[in-house]
Amino acid sequence: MIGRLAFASDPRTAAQEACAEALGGFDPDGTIAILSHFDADGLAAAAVLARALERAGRRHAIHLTGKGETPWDPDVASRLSAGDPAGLILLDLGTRATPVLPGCPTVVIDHHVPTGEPAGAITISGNGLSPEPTSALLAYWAAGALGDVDDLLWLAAIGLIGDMEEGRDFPELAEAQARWGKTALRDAVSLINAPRRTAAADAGPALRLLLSADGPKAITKGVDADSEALRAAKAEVRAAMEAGKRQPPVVVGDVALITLDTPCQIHPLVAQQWRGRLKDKIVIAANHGYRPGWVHFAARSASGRNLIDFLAEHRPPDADGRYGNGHAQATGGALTLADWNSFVRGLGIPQAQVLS
Ligand SMILES: [Mn+2]
Repeated sequence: MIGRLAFASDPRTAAQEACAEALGGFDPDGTIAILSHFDADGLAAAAVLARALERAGRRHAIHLTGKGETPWDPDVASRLSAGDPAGLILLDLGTRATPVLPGCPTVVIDHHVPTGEPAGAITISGNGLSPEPTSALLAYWAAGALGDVDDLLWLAAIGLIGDMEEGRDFPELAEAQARWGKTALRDAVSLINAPRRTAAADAGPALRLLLSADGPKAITKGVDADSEALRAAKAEVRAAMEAGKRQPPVVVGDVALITLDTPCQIHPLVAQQWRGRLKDKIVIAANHGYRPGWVHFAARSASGRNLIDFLAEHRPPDADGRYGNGHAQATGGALTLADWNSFVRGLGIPQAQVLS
């Protein structure tokens, strides 16, 4: 287990103390770089911390990982370094031993299964806690180190609902639903998650709304350009899903494989849909149209099988850090065509090989 929350008697206080300690190690006059995942949980986590830093008079710049990117890619490191950050906050991006910006004081806020302890960083991980807080709720707890963030509680709820696991019955969620409306929060999450699934994958409009809105209704009822962009994105993704839903699975042994060819990131949604219908199978939805030269895939199972272990057993020799991270019941990865083809041959599904 990584970080101190799992051992703390009160994870809320522990997260706040860890954040205070991390911020104390950043030059107060420097710019803090925030790098977050572009799903609702990551974006909401970034918005909570950015808004709390803003109020506390601390300079910050938000960066997002783009389509197919991980924080450990050289391109991401150079974008971050260009701003000469005094500190780095990593949100909802996984927890690995490798530093993202070596030498830069770093705090990791995350809830995925860690693959290592980042040396020299302060890690605020929800992994191992029950129920498991998502990154936005952890960020909300951590942001308490900067002042009163009570009015930003709805952003924590956006992240909790966005990651949509059962049993996340936090008092914060119930309170946010009572104050801002259950339906408004759910509808806002669906809109916020849409742009990153489109072919362009630009989460900018979603982030801007989370940085400025006073609640979910400002997003669901918004008539500004950013709100309209979210609705257009939702329509684009819905059309891609209509086609994706019609793809039949190929079932071989324990595995049900659905192959997709779309620039939209719908493979996790398709896998999630089939998971409920093929309860004893490992469902893999694979998309070779998402990014040229790569197959991106999502793996889900309702069988209780540990999918991170399953993927580790079938790991192609050249797979990198994009493969097999996440959660035991919700994982996936990205493989080059050659690695994908070796992966499906190993599963006994050679007909799923993708020719370049
Ligand atoms: Mn998350």
